[in-house]
Amino acid sequence: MTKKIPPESQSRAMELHEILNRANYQYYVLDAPELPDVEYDRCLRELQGLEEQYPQLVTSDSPTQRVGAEPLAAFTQIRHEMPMLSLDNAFSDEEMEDFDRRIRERLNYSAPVEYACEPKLDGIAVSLLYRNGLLERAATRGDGTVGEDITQNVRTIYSVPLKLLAEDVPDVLEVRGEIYMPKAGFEALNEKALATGDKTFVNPRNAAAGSLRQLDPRITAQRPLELCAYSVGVVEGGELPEAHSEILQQLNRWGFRINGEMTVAKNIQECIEYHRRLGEKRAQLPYDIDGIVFKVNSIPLQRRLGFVARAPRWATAYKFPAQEEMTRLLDVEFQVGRTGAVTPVARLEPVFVGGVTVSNATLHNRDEIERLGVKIGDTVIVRRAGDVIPQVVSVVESRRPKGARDIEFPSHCPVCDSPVEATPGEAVARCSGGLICSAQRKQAIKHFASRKAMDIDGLGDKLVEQMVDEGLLNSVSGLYHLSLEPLVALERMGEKSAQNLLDALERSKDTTLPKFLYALGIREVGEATARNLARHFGDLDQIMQADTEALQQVEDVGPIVAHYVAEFFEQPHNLEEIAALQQAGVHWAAEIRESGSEPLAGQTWVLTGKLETLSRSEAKDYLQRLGAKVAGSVSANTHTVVAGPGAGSKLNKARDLGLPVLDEEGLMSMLRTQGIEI
Ligand code: 9MJ
Repeated sequence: MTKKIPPESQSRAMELHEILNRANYQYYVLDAPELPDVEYDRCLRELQGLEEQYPQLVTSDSPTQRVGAEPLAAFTQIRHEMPMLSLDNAFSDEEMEDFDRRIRERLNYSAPVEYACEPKLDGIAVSLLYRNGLLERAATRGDGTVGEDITQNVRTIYSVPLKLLAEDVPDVLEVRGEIYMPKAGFEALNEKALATGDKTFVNPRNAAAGSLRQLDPRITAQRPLELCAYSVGVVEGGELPEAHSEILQQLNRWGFRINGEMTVAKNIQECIEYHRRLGEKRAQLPYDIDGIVFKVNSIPLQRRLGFVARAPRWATAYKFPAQEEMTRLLDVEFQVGRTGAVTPVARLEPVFVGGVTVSNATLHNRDEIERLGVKIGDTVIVRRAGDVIPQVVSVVESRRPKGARDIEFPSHCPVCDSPVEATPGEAVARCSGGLICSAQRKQAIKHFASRKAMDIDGLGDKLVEQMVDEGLLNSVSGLYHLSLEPLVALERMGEKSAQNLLDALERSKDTTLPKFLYALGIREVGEATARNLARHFGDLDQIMQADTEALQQVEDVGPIVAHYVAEFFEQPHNLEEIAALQQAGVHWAAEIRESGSEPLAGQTWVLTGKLETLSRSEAKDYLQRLGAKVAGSVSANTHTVVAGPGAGSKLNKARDLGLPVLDEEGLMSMLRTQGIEI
């Protein structure tokens, strides 16, 4: 016998449904959470408690039902009542103009046609069926006619409403959309897989597909999937607006995430412009897109246009250049970096991918080669997304030629022939030649000259290589002994650029201790560590004399970094270089040592949104000068958040946590009070 539910428990359970569903909607659909996490957890636990006591309260739309049901033996097939269409493609502005011309001819229109524009998400197309507002069934697109029942998996996705949010919903509503994995979630998932030795995914789309194809919904529940709605299928017992863009707004009110980049273009030229703009933004979007979908916005016009074969006449997908392509691995060469790291680089048959021709890609290290199981001669898939260096993501094993060769890792440095050493616990192997190795020397000089280090204008990578190769330059201190004549004698170097370089070198002598420390290229000493070291010790001599114990007193310096720093200053040739640099005139002003003069010491600040008067790096610099740490994400440890226009989830989180929030004006006034002149 089940216990009878007291009316107050029944109504409290319904109230908790309402609170939790609304909180999910605000968090996962609107990106604007209101309820603090702790309160959400309290409500969820209370509902779970009630459901344990009265199991009859567990309904299919209960917010507790997102954790994943029992595994299935197999997916069942589902026939779509209304076929799920595919889209025609366009690949150029001309093809877009043709698309528009065909539409206007068919409609007998001379006036422009309005189009809804939406990014084409690269995920898995799905159909979600709601009956009386409750999610009844979810299916993959499959071949457009028959798909697979993935209801139990889809229920675990928080941006899929289990129950529609308003009362005015049609009796039957089929919502169509794309399930995808945001880039950040994909990267985190792969990082976890690497750490645990599990299989990694090639790209976010495969990860989304693999996650949905799980027979065990509890696994899907662990995966960072999202749903974006983009159209409707079957509608019975209800009315929808007569414009596609308004249907999407209605879906949003019913609880679905829609794409925030969606807009309406007045004519085809605006569509082409939108495609160009989103193409520039593509790499910065938090999800992968492979093009833009343009749909005639008027539903009556869509009806008049109808379909050809399996695609609507009223829509097209204007594709971006593919981010993945197939090519052949011709050879593998090994490059030596600043710290001696020996990196395998794939030489590829040139291939057009991500908008450029790619002939090299990184293979990272020996572990990566093993993980990929790649051999020379293999057909591989290369990915180039945005400005990221091209990667070999997988091997097409079925195309492996007979003569495919194993990749042999060198035992000696390809540049200086010193032994290559593997460090236990590290994936990278290193050339042990140090500054004997011209490859390491070149990289060390490039790093020394770089903008965040000594900032030597006009000293590019090519020039450094040329000077080292021609014997003009052997070390960083050698830079300050360069003279006009041999420089002018270099290929492609005129007198004017040679003089400019000498002037830039002269200017670079006036630096700061943090920049100088960073420029030395000590392993694991990035800008922030260099700054902390300078601030803690106040001058270079103190740092050079510090033992590992003293070094570990510095913020963010642990035993490994302390070891590298101490080791660096134990090497006679490094000490000679530093002396030579100072002799040549490199100097810096004394640092203000960490003391009571740092009013924000121990505080962590976060900058978000747009700053209008200060640049973000200026603001960061000022805060750091006052002793604050500047972090990228908001947590309970954050002291203050500075929010400019356009601030989003970080600001919301700050509010949830009840943190102090300043606008730019407030920041500037605080800085002025602390004696910073702006
Ligand atoms: C994607 N993948 O983002 C459609 N799509 O419309 C959008 N796909 C589509 N619309 C009709 N935004 C068929 C497919």
